[in-house]
Amino acid sequence: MLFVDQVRIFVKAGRGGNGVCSFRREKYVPQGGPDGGDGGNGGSIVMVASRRLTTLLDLRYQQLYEATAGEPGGGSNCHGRTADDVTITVPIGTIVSDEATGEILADLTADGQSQIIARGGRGGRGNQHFATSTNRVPTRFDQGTPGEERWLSLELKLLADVGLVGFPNAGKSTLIASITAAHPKIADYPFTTLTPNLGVVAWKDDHSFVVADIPGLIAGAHEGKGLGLQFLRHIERTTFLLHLIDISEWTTEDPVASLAILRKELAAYDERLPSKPFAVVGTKLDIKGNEQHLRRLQTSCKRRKMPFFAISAATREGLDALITYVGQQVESLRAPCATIS
Ligand SMILES: Nc1nc2c(ncn2[C@@H]2O[C@H](COP(=O)(O)OP(=O)(O)OP(=O)(O)O)[C@@H](O)[C@H]2O)c(=O)[nH]1
Ligand SMILES: [Mg+2]
Repeated sequence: MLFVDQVRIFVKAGRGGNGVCSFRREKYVPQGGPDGGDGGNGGSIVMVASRRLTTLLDLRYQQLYEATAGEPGGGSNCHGRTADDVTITVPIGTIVSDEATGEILADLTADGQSQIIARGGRGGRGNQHFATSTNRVPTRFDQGTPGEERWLSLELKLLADVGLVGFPNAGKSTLIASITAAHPKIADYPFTTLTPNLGVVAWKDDHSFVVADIPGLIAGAHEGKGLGLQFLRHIERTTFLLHLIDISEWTTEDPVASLAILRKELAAYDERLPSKPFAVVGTKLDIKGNEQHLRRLQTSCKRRKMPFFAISAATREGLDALITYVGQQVESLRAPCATIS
């Protein structure tokens, strides 16, 4: 399925119904008073987050959302019908902003969370409200007010605790597949992963954290090379990063240089990203002939006081230590009330 994480849509809430001017007319009741009813309120546009959705794909196909107008009031003090709201369902992690002003209107982070993003107009008052002791035959009534309308820009940012960042083929998807129930595509060619995957790691009793596997980064990503930096938005909200570096003989890259390139690309995307807490993970430890790569990376990390782990997702070597470390880091970084179960 196509993964869409950015769309723009137009929303138009309904207009309020007009109030009316009417007078009571009944046999044997001369000079009946004003009885013009109020107009109903226009429908609003409401956005609601649902965990059943994982992409903004549906909204790409429907760009216009319009709620109906409230009905006008009637005679005999009849109130016009209030129009129904229109609900737009989006995945959890969707941020809605006003395209013209850039103002963030909603940041939907929980299942079922909802917010009105375009308010329907108010119904106008009928002439029944305008009778006074000196004016018993008011002809004044209010028009309904217009509903809000605007272009919105929607952006999906996955909500994960830990982001896996590495070159293509570093073993990111293999890691997420071996520590969570996620089933990403794994293959020995670059850019196997084209869209982000999420997985939940249960690590201690009922403690867990969410990991995001994103497409690989390459040198020059900030100039649009490879899949570019477009998927890095999904790690903006993570609290912890893991840099996966292939230390097997399969790679011709120098692991220390690879790490430097990764860090540089992160900084080029957003200067705040490199200040996130992180650990370096050497992958594919089971493949022979990797001692030199391993030692180089290990020494370099030690010197620069970067936490370092060596793992094999194939034999599960080093995975428990890595998971426990990351779990503890996430727990200590997380706000006390924001536990994910
Ligand atoms: N022997 C061995 N092979 C591994 C290990 N981890 C990953 N691989 C292999 O390395 C190749 C790339 O793995 P992926 O998990 O698809 O790499 P990726 O980082 O997700 O790559 P992209 O999605 O292209 O960015 C696959 O052929 C995996 O089987 C490991 O621990 N041991
Ligand atoms: Mg992958």
